[in-house]
Amino acid sequence: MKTMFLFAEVSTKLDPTDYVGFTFFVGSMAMMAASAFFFLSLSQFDRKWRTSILVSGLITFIAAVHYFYMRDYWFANVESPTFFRYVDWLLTVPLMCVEFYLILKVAGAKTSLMWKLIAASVVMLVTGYFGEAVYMDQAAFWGGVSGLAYFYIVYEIWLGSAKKLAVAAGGNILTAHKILCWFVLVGWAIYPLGYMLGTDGWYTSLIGTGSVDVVYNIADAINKIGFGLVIYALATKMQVTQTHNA
Ligand SMILES: *C/C=C(C)/C=C/C=C(C)/C=C/C1=C(C)CCCC1(C)C
Repeated sequence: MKTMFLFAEVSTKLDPTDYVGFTFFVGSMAMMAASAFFFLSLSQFDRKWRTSILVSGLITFIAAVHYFYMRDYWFANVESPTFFRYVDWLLTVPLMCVEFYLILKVAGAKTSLMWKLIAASVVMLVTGYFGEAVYMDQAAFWGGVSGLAYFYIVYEIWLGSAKKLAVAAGGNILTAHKILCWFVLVGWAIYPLGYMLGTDGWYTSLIGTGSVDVVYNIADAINKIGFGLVIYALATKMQVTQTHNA
């Protein structure tokens, strides 16, 4: 009886025109499904690639759990779950940096590359959080600092030492590295766009508040699941080449 009552209570809060809530709901299911896919595929890969696939699964799984929280938060408060959003990113974006390192390890990537990327991503996210949730009247300043850290990551993978390692590795790894670079340049660029749309007084009069979450939710689905699938495709290809060469 208690459960039925709870269901009734929750469902009265589901508004059919709540598109933001809808994207939170679909987002949580997509992240969950992607995690199941990555985790269940683990056994088909040899040890060398298993870590990369495991990390892909962890990224979508951590996101799935945060989406459950964010979805509830949105339905209860009709307000952006900025805190959960940034905790999610703070855990998953560094893991994406780990993925770059993992696939370049064959070419001799050092952990220092991984830590450089992780440090830049933490600066990017912490300063972004300041601008979005703490010092909202200085959104331009903190957004700018965050943007610099973002461009550093873009530089490092497109032109810096990560690029050199990818070229040295060549073949499928170079191809996968290039696709991941495009994810960071184009897919990640959606986030600062969302940030600008969400900052009070910039464009909120045009599109209203809350739409920032639609932008972030779509970007998360593209970046987290897409990124993982690129790694999955790479691992599959590498395994096929290995079997052929054996
Ligand atoms: C899975 C989550 C991902 C890939 C999140 C990525 C987030 C960003 C690239 C955020 C970048 C930002 C800026 C470059 C400036 C404005 C503030 C941020 C944090 C939205």
